[in-house]
Amino acid sequence: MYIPNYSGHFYGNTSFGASNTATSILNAGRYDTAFMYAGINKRDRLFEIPVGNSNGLLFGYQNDNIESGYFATYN
Ligand SMILES: [Ca+2]
Repeated sequence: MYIPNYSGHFYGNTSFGASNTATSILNAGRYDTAFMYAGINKRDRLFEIPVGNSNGLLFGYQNDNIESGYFATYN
């Protein structure tokens, strides 16, 4: 799974856009580490998050800055 541009994506069952708005994250996948980026198309990596892990409060440069994301399979 990869999302090269969060623009046009919305949080589940809302009309709230996903680009540059995340303040927390959960990797609910089954196998792969996920990589989050500040820009579209994997530009400017912010952090990685192993499967099953979460961060309830992104801070600083990570907060409200994610624009693309990839699981390790596609990284
Ligand atoms: Ca950004």
